[in-house]
Amino acid sequence: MEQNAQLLREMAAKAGAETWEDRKKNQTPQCKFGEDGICCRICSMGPCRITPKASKGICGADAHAIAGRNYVRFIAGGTAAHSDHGREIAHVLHVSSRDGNYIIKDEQKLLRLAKEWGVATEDRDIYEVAHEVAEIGLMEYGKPFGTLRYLERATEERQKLWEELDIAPRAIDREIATVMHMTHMGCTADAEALVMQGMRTGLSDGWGGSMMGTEFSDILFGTPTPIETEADLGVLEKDMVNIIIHGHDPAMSEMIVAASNQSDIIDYAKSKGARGVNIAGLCCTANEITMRHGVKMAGNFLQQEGAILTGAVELIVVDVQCIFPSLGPLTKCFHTKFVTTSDITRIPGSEFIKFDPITALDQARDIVKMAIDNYQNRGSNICIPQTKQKAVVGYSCEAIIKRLDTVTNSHVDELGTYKPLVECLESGVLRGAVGIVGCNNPKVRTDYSHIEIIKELIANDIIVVTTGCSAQAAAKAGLMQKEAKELCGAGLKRVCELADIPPVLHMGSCVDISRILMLVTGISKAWNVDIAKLPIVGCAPEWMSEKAVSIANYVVASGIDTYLGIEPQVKGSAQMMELITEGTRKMVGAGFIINTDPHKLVKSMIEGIEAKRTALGI
Ligand code: SF4
Ligand code: MSK
Repeated sequence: MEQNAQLLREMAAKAGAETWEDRKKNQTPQCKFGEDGICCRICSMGPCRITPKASKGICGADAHAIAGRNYVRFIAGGTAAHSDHGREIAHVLHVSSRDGNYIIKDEQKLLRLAKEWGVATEDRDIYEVAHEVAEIGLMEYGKPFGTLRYLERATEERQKLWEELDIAPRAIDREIATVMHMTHMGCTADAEALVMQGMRTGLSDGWGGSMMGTEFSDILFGTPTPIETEADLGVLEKDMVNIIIHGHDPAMSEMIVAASNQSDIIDYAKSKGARGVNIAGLCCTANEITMRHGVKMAGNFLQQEGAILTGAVELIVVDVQCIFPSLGPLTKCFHTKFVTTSDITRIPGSEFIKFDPITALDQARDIVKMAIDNYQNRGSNICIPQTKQKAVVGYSCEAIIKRLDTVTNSHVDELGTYKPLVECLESGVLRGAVGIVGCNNPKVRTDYSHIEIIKELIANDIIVVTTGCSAQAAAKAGLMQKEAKELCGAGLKRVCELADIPPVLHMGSCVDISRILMLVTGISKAWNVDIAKLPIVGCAPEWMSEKAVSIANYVVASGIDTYLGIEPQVKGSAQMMELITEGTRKMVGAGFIINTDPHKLVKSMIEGIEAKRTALGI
């Protein structure tokens, strides 16, 4: 890893390119007021900062109000991003058609959702059903009355608790607007009220927009099943046209993959002297596409510049979120073309081709051809690190429970049952389960915390499910190979052998944390134990984005303790620190446990899981 980073640093120096490592140095030391969350820029009487001499802003807002408002605005940003992703996919579903670019790949999932939402299905064309389901989904963003439909999937205890606490989310956009209104100058200054609204907003992401993103993507592009792939920069090919897909929304990249497999496109690439077209992904677009097609993963968040620095990428095409603006100037140092496709992510130095779901395949063909035409412009100085690892990915909820059913040979119905998983946990064959998610962050050594924590967990018979950039860190470290069972304790090793799974299961992209919610909910219902009491926790060791804070809030509000390796920016308020670690525990039975040392963090995680087992008497 470090060797590759050094090679790429040398490439950057030769090309005169700047990287995030250079900019990180220039940003050090970072602003303490920002880090502690006690700088307020909400009105133009400010900015106001809390200091030993000034305990209040000009309006009288104290550190708790300021840190709380900043924190909840972070959540609103994350919820907006995830949920808008879900909305975009709903629009694609709404224009799906039998002879169009987007067809229905998982009819059964669509029919189940139609039934759940009271949409008539008998004697109706499947596309008519799809359009009605999509419209109902879109209404979830702005409906004037009631709470979100997906909440009814939660356990009865959780639904009741959310009602009692008045944090059951209403329309998704309304929760985001409520945050912006509450935090406007002269509105809420009470930290606890802000934390409560933070949970409600987060819930509208996890049990709203993200869940819709996952479900509608499965309906359109297929529900993932286990599939083999490879991960790390070594997946780039020296003698092929390399195209990187990056971002989160799979709609355009599905078409890029389809276009790259068309025979005339392959012939065109060969006519230009290449062996073919190689698609590789970054961040969550990679996760979406690898889960359904086995497309290789070039890497995660902090590898996006590294991919370009290889000098071997003809074109990078991006959709939304987690895309460095630095890709504009960086691609100019090489022959790489940079294409943006969404109004949401406009970046100087890129060529903008606005995604259109009706003509997306033609657009994708044009983009792939642009990359092929650019192959001849590749310089002689290329450096593709030779590191890559095999991985098995594609563990949707459905795939996991079907596989685990085989462990106890219990009856397998059409969708499988959670019983075997419960039995493994109850008997102690598996001590617990952890969902490890989230980003990379230059504040810590890239991927180190993800990998160290995962290794320690599986050695202690704790099964790991992952999404996002954490999943890619695990894949690059070889932890998603079935052979990784050798790193496990005896119980988990046995489960891996019987179910023929790796000990670390790739569940998808950031929005797919909604899959983890459904998995834990299924276990809770089958076991008849509230989620907060289960030996199951969440962890985001290297998180960085607003989306991560939104996720952490819906995970906690759903009753799952969440272990963070990066401190939330509220340290300047003792009340906020207390609220997010202990306060929420009194309300929803879970909270944050924060430690920047990954070894101490995983130790406390294992202790937390064992304490829950003891409390359950198992
Ligand atoms: Fe300062 Fe209050 Fe305005 Fe914030 S809202 S900038 S604390 S005066
Ligand atoms: S891509 S949000 S860096 S996980 Fe989902 Fe990775 Fe974090 Fe983006």
